[in-house]
Amino acid sequence: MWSFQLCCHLALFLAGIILHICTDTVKGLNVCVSGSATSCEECLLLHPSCAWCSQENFGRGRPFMSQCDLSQNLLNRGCKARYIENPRSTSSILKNKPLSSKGSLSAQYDIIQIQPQKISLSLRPGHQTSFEVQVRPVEDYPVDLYYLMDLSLSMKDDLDTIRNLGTKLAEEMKKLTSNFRLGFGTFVDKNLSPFSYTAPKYKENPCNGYKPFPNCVPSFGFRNHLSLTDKVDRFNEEVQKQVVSRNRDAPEGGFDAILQAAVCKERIGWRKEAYHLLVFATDDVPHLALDGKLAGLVQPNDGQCHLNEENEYSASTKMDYPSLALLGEKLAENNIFLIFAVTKRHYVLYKNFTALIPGTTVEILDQSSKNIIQLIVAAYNNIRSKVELSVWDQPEDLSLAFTATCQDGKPLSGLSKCAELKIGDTVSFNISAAAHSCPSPGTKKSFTIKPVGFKDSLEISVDYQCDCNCTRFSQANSNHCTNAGTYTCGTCNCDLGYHGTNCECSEDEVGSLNLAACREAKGKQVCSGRGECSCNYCRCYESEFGKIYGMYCECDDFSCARHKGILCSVPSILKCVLVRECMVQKNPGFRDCIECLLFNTGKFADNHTCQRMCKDKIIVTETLVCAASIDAMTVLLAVVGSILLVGIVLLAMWKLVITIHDRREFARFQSARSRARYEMASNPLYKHPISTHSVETTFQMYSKSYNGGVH
Ligand SMILES: *[C@@H]1O[C@H](CO)[C@@H](O)[C@H](O)[C@H]1NC(C)=O
Ligand SMILES: *[C@@H]1O[C@H](CO)[C@@H](O)[C@H](O)[C@H]1NC(C)=O
Ligand SMILES: *[C@@H]1O[C@H](CO)[C@@H](O)[C@H](O)[C@H]1NC(C)=O
Ligand SMILES: *[C@@H]1O[C@H](CO)[C@@H](O)[C@H](O)[C@H]1NC(C)=O
Ligand SMILES: [Ca+2]
Repeated sequence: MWSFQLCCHLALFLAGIILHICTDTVKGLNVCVSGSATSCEECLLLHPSCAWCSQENFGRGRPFMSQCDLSQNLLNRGCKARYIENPRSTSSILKNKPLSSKGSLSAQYDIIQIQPQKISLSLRPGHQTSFEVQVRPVEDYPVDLYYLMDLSLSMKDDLDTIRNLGTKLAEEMKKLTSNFRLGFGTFVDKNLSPFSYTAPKYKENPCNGYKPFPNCVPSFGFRNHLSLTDKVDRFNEEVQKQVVSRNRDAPEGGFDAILQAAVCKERIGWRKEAYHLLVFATDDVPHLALDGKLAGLVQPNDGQCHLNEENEYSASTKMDYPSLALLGEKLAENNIFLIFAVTKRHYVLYKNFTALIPGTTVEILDQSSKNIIQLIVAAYNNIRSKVELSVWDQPEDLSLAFTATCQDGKPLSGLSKCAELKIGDTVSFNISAAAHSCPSPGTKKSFTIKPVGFKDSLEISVDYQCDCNCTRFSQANSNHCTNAGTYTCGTCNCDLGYHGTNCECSEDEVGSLNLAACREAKGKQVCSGRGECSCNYCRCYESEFGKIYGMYCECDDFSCARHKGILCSVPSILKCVLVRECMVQKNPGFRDCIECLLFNTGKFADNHTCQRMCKDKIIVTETLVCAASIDAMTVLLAVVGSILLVGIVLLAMWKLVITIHDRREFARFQSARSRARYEMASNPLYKHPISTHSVETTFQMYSKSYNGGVH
């Protein structure tokens, strides 16, 4: 009977612990409170949902109550709404001109393809805001097309094919735009060994002695023959004049030429209000950055325009080839769509380049450029049917998420582009922005969002909501802070040498002595490491698990489990709670002290005199004997006893089972043995030593045939 009762207690005890854990995790405090922020700014940084109450005296009682909490909790705890600091991220539109629908017909400089044009974001770190951007590629937008051609020897037949390209291309492009300009440039390679022939006999004519084609021009980096013009016949004239060149290695210096064509915007004549198409026709692979080292060119490409009076790339033999990254950057900066028109053999390589350089496409060029017009028209249509947003100068601590809504009206999250558009379709992008950190106060940043290849862009300026409004009303030497500190956002920042909630203690008075007043004993942590020593008493922190209290924050209501108010744990933790029960019963005169000291309730707590009134009395409480409650030893013995008992019962059961099992086994063994004895006579392993075989004696001697076969 005794053990049965203990068992029940034990079960209840365990259930209690489990219940305790469950309810506590549900009730757990939020990140704002447990973050123990000491200023409004710190609080705002903890989490976007945290708010700060700057109301005077809010949360300055005992125990320590956080001024940083979810704004709903602050309201519930009595903070007035106007004292709650909780900035939100916002976006506001500063410039919002409507989209244009037609390009060439409207006034030249007012074509708008993105809306809005200017936005300002005000971001609270961690809290995101969103804005919408609409893009509509206008109909009949002007087009600038620059034809950049490889003039190495293998392109001789191509040169013949494009002699009348200008006229034909203009005819085709007229169907697409009423405003078309064409330009023309060529390239070979750097005129340096080992890329080109530099021996004296090749100086004037690198084809010297080359039977199939004995006359050609020396190689060169890049030449601009015809800046962009609407007089397309001039294109034909320039092409007629060209003579191919010859150089030594297979890769050509085309990327030098692309870079120059992109960055020399005045010389090439790119218009601001036009699509910029750069057609790059070649039949070989390009040289890339660092190849120049073969010829001793150690200076990296500077990405600047170096066209001289003769319209020739003058730094060709001074600088290395450009890198893909530089090329991509310069093309994007100048809104240039690059179209690689390359032979089938090198299609894959250039296809790979398009993945690395945004805004480029690749098309297969016939052996002698016969399909060049279809190719250009196809590439142009391909470009026109796409809208892709690119972000420029994105601040590092800012993250952007895009959701595209293309022509079918379905939002596609994570996508910043739309394809297969028809002219005049409008697409919209929902962009959410969130900051991750607070830069130094007053920092403003800005960045740009731009559809690839468009001159239109959206400018976005960003400022940060990291400050609290209440900080502006800080008072130095405030009388809220005993004239010894700055009163800011409802708290006191004490001057050097002062502390306490209201800076009411000065260093001289306090010294090490008063810190000692916050220690339970010498060598122990101040306020048991669970509170802060303010003047000469502990303000205990709030904990996620429950209440921390006591003179030195040494007590709590979660370190031990209870059943019906009876503690079930080791004596040192029993102390606090047992004391409460006993004191109230036996010594009602101390009730107020007990209430205020341990639980911060009652009248002394209300007028903050607890510390003074009850200073000596707590010592008495610790020596009191608790007769009413169960002795800790009994609980311990009960627990140990029941554990032992359960162990013994289990052991006994085990023993019983084993014994029964053994008996059965033994019986089986016995019966098997007796059976074995009985069957010994026919042991299957036993073989009688004598065996008898009978031989057929009447075999026929002559039935054996001659060749040994048996019939
Ligand atoms: C801070 O003050 C500004 C103007 O003084 C006001 O617009 C803004 O709403 C205030 N912010 C908060 C969080 O109270
Ligand atoms: C953008 O998308 C978010 C959800 O991802 C939505 O809350 C917000 O209202 C949208 N903004 C606009 C301007 O459509
Ligand atoms: C192109 O890229 C693919 C995949 O990355 C690679 O397997 C292939 O070798 C590349 N081709 C060339 C010619 O670089
Ligand atoms: C605080 O309140 C208690 C009980 O009402 C009273 O006895 C005590 O004098 C008060 N102390 C002060 C400083 O007002
Ligand atoms: Ca070459």
